[in-house]
Amino acid sequence: MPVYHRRPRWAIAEAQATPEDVFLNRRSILQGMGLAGLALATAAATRPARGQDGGLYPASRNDAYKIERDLTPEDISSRYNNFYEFGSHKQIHRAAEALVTDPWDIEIDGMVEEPMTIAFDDLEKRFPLEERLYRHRCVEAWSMTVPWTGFPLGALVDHARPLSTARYVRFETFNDPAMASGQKQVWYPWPYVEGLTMAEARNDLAFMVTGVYGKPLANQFGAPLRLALPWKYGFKSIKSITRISFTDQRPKSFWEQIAPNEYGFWANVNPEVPHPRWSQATERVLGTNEDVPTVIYNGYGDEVAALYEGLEGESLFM
Ligand SMILES: Nc1nc2c(c(=O)[nH]1)N[C@H]1C(S)=C(S)[C@@H](COP(=O)(O)O)O[C@H]1N2
Ligand SMILES: [Mo]
Repeated sequence: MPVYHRRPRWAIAEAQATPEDVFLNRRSILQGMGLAGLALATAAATRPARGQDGGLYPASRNDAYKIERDLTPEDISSRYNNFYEFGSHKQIHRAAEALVTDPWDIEIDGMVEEPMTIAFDDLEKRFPLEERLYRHRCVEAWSMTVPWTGFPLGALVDHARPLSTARYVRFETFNDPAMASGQKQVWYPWPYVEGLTMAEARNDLAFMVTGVYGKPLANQFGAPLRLALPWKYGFKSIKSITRISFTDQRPKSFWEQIAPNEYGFWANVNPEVPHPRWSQATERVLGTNEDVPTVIYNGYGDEVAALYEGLEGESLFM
């Protein structure tokens, strides 16, 4: 099989990156469409993925997570997504309409006192929802700032009652090629998998996301349930989670399986550690296209740096 099929989109040289060009042109296209077009585009972006949300959205904002950066406009962030299950380019929002999120069950298994299956609807009501403004830094050197709605992953970990011998949490996305056209690309190691240490999972910043922009998650953002890990490169923030397993084995993530020399387990943001094929020193801000300096741990060092004390021998930044 051709090597380029095994490469992520960002493996392609900057000059050939057509989705990028599409993105850069999008704003002028929208302007050309006029107000009616804009309204339509926004309506599609904001269409709640699920039927009733029981008045859970918008949730009240937790002001501990305010940041100075401007929020990325929804019509930008909902039209520029990485979700390889629906295609290995950024314009997957239409294809992602095929994602069926109702009903949606999440399996919790592995090293737990008792395995369980939770319906998403029950999960969403069990934990108090709050809104947090988070930075998001993709390994491809673009970034956005979004208002996620959800609850701390730590609350779900407690609910799952892991055994004291569990060392990692492993997350898995659905695998359904009939629904998700990208999963017909059999050279990818589906399903998408990600992992955290127990300490990372219990860190207060690790957030289980059920909504964004004050509404239930639109499909392209990873409905109905995804992670947000703002101090790590974006690929760690797995979408459309169907299974959460506790284990004593370090999970091998989707991208680590594809290119272990480029994508590792830790993937903490660090401007001083370049990707093997490009610099991570700056990032392009979605919406303004301004290049700004990237910050260690994406600006969350006070909250997370202690997690990595004593692990200096590991590849913490890839
Ligand atoms: N299941 C799944 N989760 C995923 C991805 C994916 O392709 N599939 N892409 C990751 C990457 S590389 C990034 S940058 C973010 C993008 O999230 P966004 O589209 O909401 O901006 O999702 C992450 N989670
Ligand atoms: Mo990413």
